[in-house]
Amino acid sequence: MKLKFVLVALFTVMLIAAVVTVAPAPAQTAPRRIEITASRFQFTPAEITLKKGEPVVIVLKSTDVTHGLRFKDLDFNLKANKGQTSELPFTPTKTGDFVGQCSVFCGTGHGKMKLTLHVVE
Ligand SMILES: [Cu+2]
Repeated sequence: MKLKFVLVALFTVMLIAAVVTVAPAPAQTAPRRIEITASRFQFTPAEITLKKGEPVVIVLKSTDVTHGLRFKDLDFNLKANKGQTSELPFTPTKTGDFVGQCSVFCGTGHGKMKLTLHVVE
């Protein structure tokens, strides 16, 4: 009777130890952060290159008024409020050159505020 108890106790301890020891799934490497600064009337950098299928986080920082970055062809639109930073995960699914535009009217040069995105294989 006592032996049985000891065995059960031992088994329980081993089970707990096993559960505790199992390493958590290896942390996935965090997606690359692509930092873009928006100010009247330009994006810096004005050109970025991404790899098709590689998840990234687009980080848009506004240094003055509210701006947005929109790629019509890619269903992507990210707005950064005045003086603030916002971010959006993005994984390009097709290769090519895409022109993004400021999506929030920000003044006389708004129409010229563009960013070229190259998506490569
Ligand atoms: Cu604008």
